Amino acid sequence: MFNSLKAQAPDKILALMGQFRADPRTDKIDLGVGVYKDAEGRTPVMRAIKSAEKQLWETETSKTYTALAGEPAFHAAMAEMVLGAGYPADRLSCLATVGGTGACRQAFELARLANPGCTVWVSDPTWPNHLSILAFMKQDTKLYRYFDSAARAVAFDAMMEDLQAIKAGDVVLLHGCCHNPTGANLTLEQWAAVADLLEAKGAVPMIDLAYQGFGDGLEEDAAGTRLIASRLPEVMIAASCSKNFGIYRERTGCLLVLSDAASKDVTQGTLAYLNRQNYSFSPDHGARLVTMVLTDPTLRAEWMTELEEVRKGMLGLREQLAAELRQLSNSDRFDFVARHRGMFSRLGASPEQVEKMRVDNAIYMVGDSRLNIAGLNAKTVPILARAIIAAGV
Ligand code: PLP
Ligand code: TYF
Repeated sequence: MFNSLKAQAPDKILALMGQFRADPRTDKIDLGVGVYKDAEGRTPVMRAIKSAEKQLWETETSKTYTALAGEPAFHAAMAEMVLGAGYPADRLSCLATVGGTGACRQAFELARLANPGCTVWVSDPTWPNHLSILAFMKQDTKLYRYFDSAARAVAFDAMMEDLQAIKAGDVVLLHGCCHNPTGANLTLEQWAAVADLLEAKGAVPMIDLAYQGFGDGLEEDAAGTRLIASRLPEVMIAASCSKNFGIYRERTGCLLVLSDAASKDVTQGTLAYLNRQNYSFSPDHGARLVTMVLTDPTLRAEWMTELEEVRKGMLGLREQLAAELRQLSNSDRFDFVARHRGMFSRLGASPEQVEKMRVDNAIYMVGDSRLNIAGLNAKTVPILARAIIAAGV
């Protein structure tokens, strides 16, 4: 039967990782996959995570199964990080998931169970895996305009115009912060306008929060999510711990669902059911480390310090790249690089220009000209800036 299988198109971002590895040039620069790298190009295990792992090794006495939906302590720690200390526990259901991707998948599954006829609305562009999973699920999906490619900024009027067509019970997927792939984000006023619209239409927001702490700060990056959560009766939040705790391969994430209090028990039960149908228990190791880091004041302080170093490092690189491009182009047309937040910016280069930078300069960025700021350092910023100008961007 397997000879009936058709080859699947590879994930373009993951395929680029392989292409980069195979390039023999020693001065190559990887601005592809969304993984944080320090100035030496390393993706370190964060100091607080190392300490927590040591403590865990010393104190853990069993690796028997945990709860199907994950540990309540992990739920509480994640709810507080994402929603703030005063989160409405009586309306909140939580599920430990296999990374942020697993949280997105389970959110789509939950929406489909609750409202089989719903449409999921996603930003154009969005993280390709959103579209890939939705297509695999045969989920009715529509795009809303999001990015003004000339201004490299949010096309807010177009977004709101497209979202006028949403129906009650539709799901609207929003990036909580650090939009992937564009780097362009909603202001708090714009979040409020989106909340008004979703409220008026009776649609359900689904917020993908994969980079909390990578934009303007841990609290600041949750502001849009918290505003939505305070305004809407039903909200889904897919939170990833891969980036902000640097535990990519541990596969740690959490789906938070706000419902009315009367539906909470059934919602919570349905979440556990979704884990059981797919893989029973989610990985526990990363979730346990995250719980320890968030709840132990010493570990938390250590983590916050490192997370701020990471965030400020990326902001510094943005400033440097924007300044370099201002000088080389004798214009302010690249200042958006400093205005964007998170790991990514969409440069606005054509596929041919992206290819030229790869061939001529061994600079690897995603084909839509998304670049990972963390792939740069003080020495490579001028090299990239010159390549961008030479490619005619
Ligand atoms: N959502 C977005 C927008 C992402 O960029 C990512 C990528 O890392 C994820 C979700 C999921 O991350 P993970 O499954 O590695 O936690
Ligand atoms: O967008 C990125 O680069 C990250 C990493 O299937 C990633 O989110 C990319 C593709 C994928 C899973 C993770």
